[in-house]
Amino acid sequence: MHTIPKEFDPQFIAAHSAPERQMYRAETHAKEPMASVLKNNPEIYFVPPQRRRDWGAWEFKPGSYYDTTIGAKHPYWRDSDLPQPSRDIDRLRSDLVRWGYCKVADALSAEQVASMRQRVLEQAEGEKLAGIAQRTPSGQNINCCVNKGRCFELFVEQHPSIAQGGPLVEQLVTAALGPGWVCTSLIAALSLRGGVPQALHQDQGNALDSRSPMTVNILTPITDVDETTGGTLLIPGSHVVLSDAVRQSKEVGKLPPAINLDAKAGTMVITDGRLLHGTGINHTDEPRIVMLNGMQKAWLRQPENWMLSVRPEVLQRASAKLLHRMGYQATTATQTNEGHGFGAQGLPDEAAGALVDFRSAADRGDYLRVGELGPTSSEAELNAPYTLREVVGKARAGGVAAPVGIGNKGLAGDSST
Ligand SMILES: O=C(O)CCC(=O)C(=O)O
Ligand SMILES: [Fe+2]
Repeated sequence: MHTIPKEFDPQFIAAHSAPERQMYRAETHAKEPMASVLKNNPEIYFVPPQRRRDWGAWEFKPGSYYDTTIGAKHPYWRDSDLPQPSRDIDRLRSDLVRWGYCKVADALSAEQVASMRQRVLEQAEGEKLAGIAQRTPSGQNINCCVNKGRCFELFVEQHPSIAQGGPLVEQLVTAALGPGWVCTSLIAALSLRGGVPQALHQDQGNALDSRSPMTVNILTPITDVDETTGGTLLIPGSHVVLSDAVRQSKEVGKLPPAINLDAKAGTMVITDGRLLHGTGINHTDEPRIVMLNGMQKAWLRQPENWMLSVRPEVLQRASAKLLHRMGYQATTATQTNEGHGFGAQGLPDEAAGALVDFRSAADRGDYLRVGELGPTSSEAELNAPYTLREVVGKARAGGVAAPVGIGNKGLAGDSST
C-alpha cells in the first residue's frame, strides 16, 4: 500500500518550522518601518473612528500629529524650502525627489475644477440618498469614480480636457515609476466636520526599502486645502527616512513634525508612495474634497486575470481557499470592488471582502453597477437593485459592520442617525 512520506505530513512540517528555522523570516514578517515610527514618535497614533451617533465626539490631543498647520506657518518648517506650486518641471522633479511630493500649479483650470466639484458633490449626495454612501472615519468616499461621470474617465487618462496640466503630470509619473504604469483607483475623499484624522500611513505596501517609489498617488484638491479645511497631513521627506531605515535594518527614530498640505483647488500634488501622510481634520462646514488617484508599476499585477478568465462552473464549485488564492478576497488596499472590501483583512471566506458574488452576477448578466447619481436622480435610480447593496447586505448579515462601511447611516449631516 502506498503511504505518503512523513515529510509531507502537516504535523511533521510544523515541527520542523520553528520561526528561527524559516528563511527570510525577518523580511517576510517585518512590521517595519511603521513599528518603529509608532514606537519612537508617540504623537503619531491611531485615532479610533467614531460610529453613528458618536460622530464628532473624539478626543483631540494637543501635540498630536494632527495638531499642526501648513509648512509656511510651522515653526519647524517655515524656513525650509518645501515644495512650492510650480509648472517648472525641474523644480517639480527636485521637490518630488527631496520632499516626497510636488505641487503642479493650476493643473486643472478654474472651469475644470468647477465641473469636477459639481459632479463630486452631486454624486456624494446621490449616494447618500440611495443609501449606498461609503462613510469613512474622516467623512465620505466615492469609490470607483470611473463609473460615475465622463469627467472621471478622462481624469484617469490625465486628459487635457479635464486636467490641462495632464501631460506634465504624466511625464513626472513616468519618470517616477517607469513606462507602462497603471492606475490603481480613483476615489473622491471628502473630509467632513466631526471626522477623525486618518492614521499616518504609506500608500506603498511593498518593497519598503526601495530607492524609488513603487507607487505614486496623485492627490488633487478640488476645494482649497489648508490647516482649517483638512489639508492632507504629511511629513516632508519621510519617504527617504523610512526607506533608508528599512534598507539599513535600523529603527526609524524621531521624525520631524507633520504639516497640513496647503494647495489651491486644481493643484495636482504628486506624492511618492513611501511618504507618510493621512487625511486631515476639516474644521469647517464645507466638504473638503481631494481626488485620490493611485498609480503603480506596470508589473504589480496578477499575471493571469482570474477575475475575468475563470469559468463560471469553476467559480461555483470553488472552495473558500481557491477563491482566496485566486484573489477573490479584497483587503482595504487591494482589489476592492465599488468600495466593498475596505476594512477587510483578505481572509478566506471573509464576507467583508468577498468578491465572487459580483462576478457571479456578471455571469448571470445582472451585475448592476452604481453609476451617476445625484439629488435629481429618480426614485427608480436611487432604489435600483445595485449588486453592491446585495453583497454588502450579505456581508453585514449576522456580522458586525466594519467601521469603514457602505450605507448612509452615521454619515455627517444624516439626520437618521
Ligand atoms: O484624504 C486625504 O487627504 C488622503 C487620503 C489617503 O491618503 C488615503 O486614503 O490613502
Ligand atoms: Fe494614502
